[in-house]
Amino acid sequence: MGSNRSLAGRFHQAAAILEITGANAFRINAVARVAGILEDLPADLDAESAEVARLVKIDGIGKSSAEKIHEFVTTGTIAEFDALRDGIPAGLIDVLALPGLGPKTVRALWEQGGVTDLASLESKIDAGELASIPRMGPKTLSNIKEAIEFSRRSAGRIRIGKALPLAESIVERLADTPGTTRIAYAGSLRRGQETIGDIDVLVASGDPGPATESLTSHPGVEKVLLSGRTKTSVRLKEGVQVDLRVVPEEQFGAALLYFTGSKQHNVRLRELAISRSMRLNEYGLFPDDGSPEPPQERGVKPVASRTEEEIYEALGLRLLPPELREEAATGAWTNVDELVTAPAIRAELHAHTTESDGSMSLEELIEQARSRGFHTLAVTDHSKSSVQANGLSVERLLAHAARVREANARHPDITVLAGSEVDIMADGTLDYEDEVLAQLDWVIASPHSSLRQDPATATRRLLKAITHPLVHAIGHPTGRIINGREGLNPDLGELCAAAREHRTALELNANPARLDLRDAHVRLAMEHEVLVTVDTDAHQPGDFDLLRYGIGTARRGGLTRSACPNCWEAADLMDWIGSKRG
Ligand code: DGT
Ligand code: CA
Ligand code: CA
Ligand code: ZN
Repeated sequence: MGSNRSLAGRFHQAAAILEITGANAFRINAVARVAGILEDLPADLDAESAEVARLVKIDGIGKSSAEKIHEFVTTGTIAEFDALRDGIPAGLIDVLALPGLGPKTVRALWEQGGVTDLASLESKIDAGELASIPRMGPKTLSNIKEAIEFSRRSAGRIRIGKALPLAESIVERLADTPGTTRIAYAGSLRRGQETIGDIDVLVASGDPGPATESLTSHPGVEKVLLSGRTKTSVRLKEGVQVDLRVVPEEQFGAALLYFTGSKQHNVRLRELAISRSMRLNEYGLFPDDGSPEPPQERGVKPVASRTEEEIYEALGLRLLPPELREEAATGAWTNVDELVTAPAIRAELHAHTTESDGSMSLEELIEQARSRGFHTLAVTDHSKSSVQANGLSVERLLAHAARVREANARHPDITVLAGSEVDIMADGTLDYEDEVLAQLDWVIASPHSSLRQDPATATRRLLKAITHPLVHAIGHPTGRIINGREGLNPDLGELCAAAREHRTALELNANPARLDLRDAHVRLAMEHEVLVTVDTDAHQPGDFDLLRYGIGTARRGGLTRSACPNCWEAADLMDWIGSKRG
């Protein structure tokens, strides 16, 4: 029943947004009624049962609703509802999702109280600014505050940087249980999404008992939510849910494919199976013998089910890396072999030392880069306006650069570049004079302050840095912090056009709190033939291990090794770097 429910959810949400924006009652009711009808349907809609001509025969579903349902089932979205959602502040959706808050209240909070998101709601309650709104008594307001706190603890998506280590520790523990022959995490985590709703773990075993028992007795488990024979759900103390499924080994590939998703990708694969007279589900890819009964329950032998590879192959496709299984893509990907990988990274071009706000001495930093086999390291401490980060005055910068060059001479096996992460000021000027920057080997320019600028100002600001002849790369271009701060919203297309022309790289900052550029931006950069550097922005020794998050995002964006200077041979890298120095 999964897809009907999410479809109904879209209609419910649309009805609520219509009410928030003050649409007429007739229209609101019509949309809400369709949501109710969808919830009551006996079976999930598929491409066939969601034909417009069939849907309009259902009482209460008109032509325009039928078209939306068809659109959702075939594409996974409803453009008109998306536009509706874009018409209100994005944060209001979170406010609406709070338990106990209906659209009428949200409308009053927005129109009369100026509330646009959870943060403004909370701060306005604290400041006593909402007490004058009708029906907002002290009890109601304190209930709302409680609901905000609850949603923050339990319902929020967590960053991949938190979810992946948790999943790995669970996988490691369960791998050791008797009977377990294969184990993997699946879902959004395997696809490398920047935030994770819940962690999906899949085990192949003839006996679900030991793996299940191992999970439910995990010391990090706060509550067992569901405990069935083959499916178990627990909530960890960190507030994350873990779903475990145990399947027979011969179905592992089909289950891994299904639970890796995305949903849209699964839909596309199922359609492809149908077009080849087969049926795909979480148990396998089966020949379509015309029977409506599930093939696995009738002992039908699958065409493929043991591995993902053989299922893709039987569908006439190459194995698609999980990072590319978003939307409906099925592998019109000619460059899969050329995608960046972690081992292909040969240089770290953004790293800090104790000279600004890092914890590593210059020697420690160099040792970290050498131990990873890098041929190049750029030392990029902060510039003078980053006062909170102990940014370097011109005098300190030049003395530091001299020490970096001495260190470079001491280490013939690695090239250590004297660089800077120079602040891009609000107006797009840089924090050091050109004459100072010209004395450095490598310059990253990054926005660190004034991150609430309007898009046009932000675009002008970043364009100025991109077109600056001494700048090699733009560090974390938007300055967003995942689950923390939206950051700048510049016109990426314009930035990419300029970046391509000036051969200035845009950075993909691998820190899981940033992942900036984000995946969609990387894809745009690839379309524009822009160079994208992937760097960890290391401040501590362990930060070099954050690279994998950047790699996940890079692959989701289709970044190839030839477009990523960190993957190049040393000589090619130095050619490009030198080209910015006349
Ligand atoms: P998340 O947990 O919100 O970060 O995102 P996912 O992608 O991990 O989603 P989740 O945990 O609800 O389900 C894991 C995978 O299982 C999902 O990516 C695809 C598959 N799946 C779950 N429900 C459905 C469904 O109703 N239809 C289809 N086609 N696939 C589903
Ligand atoms: Ca999940
Ligand atoms: Ca799940
Ligand atoms: Zn930095």
